[in-house]
Amino acid sequence: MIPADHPRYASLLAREKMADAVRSGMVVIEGASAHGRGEAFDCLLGERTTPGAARAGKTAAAFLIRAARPVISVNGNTAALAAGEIGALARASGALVEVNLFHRTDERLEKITRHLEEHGVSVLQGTAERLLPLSHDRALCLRGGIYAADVVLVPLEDGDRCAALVAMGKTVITIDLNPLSRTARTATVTIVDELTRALPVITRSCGELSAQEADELIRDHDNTRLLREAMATMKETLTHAVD
Ligand code: PTJ
Repeated sequence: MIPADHPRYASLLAREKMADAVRSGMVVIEGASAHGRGEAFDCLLGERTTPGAARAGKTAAAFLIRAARPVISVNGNTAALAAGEIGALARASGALVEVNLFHRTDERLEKITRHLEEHGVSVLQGTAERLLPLSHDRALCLRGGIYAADVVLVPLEDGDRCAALVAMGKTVITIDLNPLSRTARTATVTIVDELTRALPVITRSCGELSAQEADELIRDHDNTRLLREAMATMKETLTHAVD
C-alpha cells in the first residue's frame, strides 16, 4: 500500500505495477531491469515532459495521422504500464495494435493480449511469420500488421528491431527515456520521456492537429536536435544537482 501523499507516489505505483506484472508473467524479469534503467534517466529529466519531448510527441502524432497504415507495437512493459493509454492512442490515431515480444512465448502473448483487451484495446490477431531480418523472435510479426505498416510506434524498443524497421523504409517512432540508446539514435522520431506521460501527449495531438500543421511538423522534424535537447536537460540537472 503506497500512501497517495508520498512524494514519489507515481514512481512507486509504476514500480508496483511492474512487480505485479512480473509475478503474473506478463513482464519478464529483464523488463523490470529495463524499467529501473528508465527510472534513473527519468530522474535526470526531472520526471517531467520537457518542451522538446512535448514537440516530439506532437511530431509523432503528425506522422501517425498522416500514415496510411500506422501500427503500435506493444511489449510486456508497455502493456503493464499503459494498456489504457495504448487504447486511447489507437482510437485517436486509427493505428492497429500488435503484440511483439523479445522474450516470446505463447503464454506471454496470450496474457498480454488478454490484459490489453480488458483495457478496451482491440489487438490484431493472426499467425506471426518470420518477416523481419532479425535472428531473434522479434522477427516474428503479422503480415497485415507491423510488416505492412508505413509508420510504427515502438515504445521501449530493442535497438536491432528499430534498425531493421528503419532499413525496411518504415517511419519508426520510439519512446525511450535513454537518449543514448541505439533505439533512440536510430528511430525517425525519439520521444525522450516516460511512457505514461508521453502517450497522452501524442493522443491529444492526434485530435488537435490539422493536416497542414501535421505536414509542417513532419517537414521541420530533426531527431538529432531532439536528442541534443534531451541530453542538454540531463546535463543541466547534473550540473546543478547540489546547488
Ligand atoms: O516484453 P518483451 O519480452 O518484449 O521485453 C521488453 C524489454 C523491455 C525487456 C526489452 O524490450 C528490452 O530489453 O528493452 P531494453 O533494450 O532494455 O530497452 C528499454 C529502454 O526503455 C531502455 O532504454 C530504458 O531506459 C527505457 N525505458 C524503461 N522504462 C521506460 C523507458 N522509457 C520510457 N518509459 C518507461 N517507463
